[in-house]
Amino acid sequence: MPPYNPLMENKTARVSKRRRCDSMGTESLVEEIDDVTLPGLGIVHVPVVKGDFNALPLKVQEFIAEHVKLCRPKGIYLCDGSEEEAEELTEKLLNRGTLVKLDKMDNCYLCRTDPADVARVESQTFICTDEKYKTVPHVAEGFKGIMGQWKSPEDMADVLDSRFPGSMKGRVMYVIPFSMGPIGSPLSKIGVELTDFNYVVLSMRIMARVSTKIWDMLGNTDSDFVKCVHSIGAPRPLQKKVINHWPCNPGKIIVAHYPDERKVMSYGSGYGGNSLLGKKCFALRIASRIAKDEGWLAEHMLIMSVTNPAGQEKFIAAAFPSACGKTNMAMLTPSLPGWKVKCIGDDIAWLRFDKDGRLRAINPEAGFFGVAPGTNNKTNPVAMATCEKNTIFTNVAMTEDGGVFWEGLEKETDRNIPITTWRGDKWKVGQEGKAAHPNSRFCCPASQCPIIHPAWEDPEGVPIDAILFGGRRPAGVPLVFEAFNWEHGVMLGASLKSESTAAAEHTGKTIMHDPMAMRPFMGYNFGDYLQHWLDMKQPGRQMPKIFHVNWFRLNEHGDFLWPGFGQNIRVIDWMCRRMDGENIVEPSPIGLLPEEGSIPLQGLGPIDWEEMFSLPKDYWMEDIKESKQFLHDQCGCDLPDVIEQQLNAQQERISENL
Ligand code: OXD
Ligand code: MN
Repeated sequence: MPPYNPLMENKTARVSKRRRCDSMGTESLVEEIDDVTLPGLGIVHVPVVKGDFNALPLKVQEFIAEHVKLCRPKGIYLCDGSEEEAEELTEKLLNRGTLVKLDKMDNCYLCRTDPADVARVESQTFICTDEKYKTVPHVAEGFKGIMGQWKSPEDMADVLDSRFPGSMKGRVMYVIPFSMGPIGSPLSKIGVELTDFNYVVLSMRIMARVSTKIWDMLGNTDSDFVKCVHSIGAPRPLQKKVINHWPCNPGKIIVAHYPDERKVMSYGSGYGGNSLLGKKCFALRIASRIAKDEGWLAEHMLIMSVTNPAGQEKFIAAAFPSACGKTNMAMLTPSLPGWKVKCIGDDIAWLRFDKDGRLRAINPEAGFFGVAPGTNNKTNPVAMATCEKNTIFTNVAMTEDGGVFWEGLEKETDRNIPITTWRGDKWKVGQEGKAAHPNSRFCCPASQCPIIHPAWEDPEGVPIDAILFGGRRPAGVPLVFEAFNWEHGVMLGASLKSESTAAAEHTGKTIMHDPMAMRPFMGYNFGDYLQHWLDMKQPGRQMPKIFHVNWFRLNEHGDFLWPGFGQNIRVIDWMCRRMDGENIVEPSPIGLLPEEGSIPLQGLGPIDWEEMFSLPKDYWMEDIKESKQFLHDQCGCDLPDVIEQQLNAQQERISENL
């Protein structure tokens, strides 16, 4: 028996044709949802401007009707994910000025947002559950928890009640059916997003699989869908001036998640993670809770494969905080001859052990929403090739001939070409200030990545051999080390830290904790999450090795000790040999370090191995003390004993053996 759902009672939904006049007095027939009667909701009349409402599964009709009643759009547009639909919406956005065509490129567009709406807004992102400790751990008194923010459903109801009613007035509500993961894969999940911003429709059809097949899947089974509701909060008539043809309501942004109901409500922002609800909201926050309930993992990880010159392929999943180079690593161009890298995903991995005890991963996304600045033909030629066509750029700068520009492209751009910055100012290479916003993005289909893995859409997922954790650590942390075992690796992930970046609203360069690179994306109690990770280890399962990497260590002059990018293949080579069991390690108090000389350095010029792998005792004494304190403060009694033991053992090793 499906669970009792009051909305399932007494439902009727009919579509009828009505005569309507437009403002010029021209008559036409439009479809209207007629008499959508839901208990306590009354009657709704709204034209269906595209699609067949009656053909939708009833549970979807009810979801739409409930939010039509709440948000009062002027019409309903049922998206089908087709090319024609994309062309129609693109045309509309071009006419309005929200998009600008990039003439030098193939089917590429530029969008400049309201400068007040440029990043994920973590401070306004909440998880709502009846019980607080389902969402957040027992944080120590006097401390602010950073692993997720909780609000009671009652308090959130007040917040939403002052925003959503009438929020889509004068706008069309787009209904987007989508799958996270290949359609039909047992590892995939379905969602439906309602949004009043067609930029979101265009971006969602790149980032997720938007298709009417979803309706059939929902209609034929009792499988459920994640309910995603998004409004930019700019009903017509407008209360304030729209800046850059980017309507939004930055002062009132709220992103609310209901993991128990599998629902997301997002208001006020059109920007990436706040509005493309399949990505961070669904595929990480809601999915991490689904994963906990169902025994798998939803993680902020890239997925890549590497094949050595002997033809042996290995798959790696790697967790790095936002804007730490995940996209660059996922698309790495190996500097060593004979090596091949293939990309499966650059941001999110869903991982599950199969019946043979192999960890398998899918990339739930269908596109890349990559940070543009820093990307160029040296750092990531593959990404450059991937975003040459069918791409929506947001907040990058534009060259006079209709190309794109951002910081990092100076050497590839004619110094004299006039450039328009993301703010619309005239600019030239070499001039002061930044042309692109530091969090400007390219949004392009993964399928056009020249090194996309042939199995990237395999419904079974790819087998994972190793998990990496990493961050920007300018001091103290060696290039690479290996965890002693699974439990030690989970502790290393829990202690992950990194210099802050522009992906969210943080400013300044401080080292921030970002456990498992999931700090902004946790969907439930972080202590339970760590226990869930520990519980993954079970007899009969082949546990992947865990490594910690740091491409960003600086010397005393502030120069990088390691060249990074394509040269990281040398570190991957070492890790692959470890996966094959080669004895090329030296134990240290923090983990297994590479034996001197075991990472191939030929042709690199001078590399200071000693400094790159040095473990300054003061630094590590302080680091472990601080990590312990952090996890105690943040997790309190929810910190698993095994993690506590791992922290103590690490501290003891550092104090006695370093
Ligand atoms: C992203 C992020 O957009 O992590 O991927 O912020
Ligand atoms: Mn990310």
